[in-house]
Amino acid sequence: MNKRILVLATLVFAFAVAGFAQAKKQTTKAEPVKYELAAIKVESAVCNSCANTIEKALKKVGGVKSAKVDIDKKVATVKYVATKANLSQLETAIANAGYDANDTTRNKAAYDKLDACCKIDGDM
Ligand SMILES: [Cu+2]
Repeated sequence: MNKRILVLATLVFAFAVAGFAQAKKQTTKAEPVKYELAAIKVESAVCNSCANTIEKALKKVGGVKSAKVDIDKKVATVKYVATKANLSQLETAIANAGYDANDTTRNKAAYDKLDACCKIDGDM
């Protein structure tokens, strides 16, 4: 008799815990992700290959959702999770790929490894 009540109580408790866990999960899931949009000047980019290299480098940065380079305007537009990345990280990623990013100067070693067509005149 007592055993049956104990089993029943245990079951009720288990369901309550499961229900609570589920409710907590949904609350976490419902939290909206805040995205930030950055427009970064990439003056030393000259062709589509440059654009690809920069986009690839940006997408490797944690929290980056999308990256697109407009080669005519020489601007990289980046959408990223506000809490996971910041502008200076993005600029550094571009600089480490061999390109100037806003006021961050390109990494010389990375620039030297770029294809000849991606090098701008008046090398530093
Ligand atoms: Cu290029």
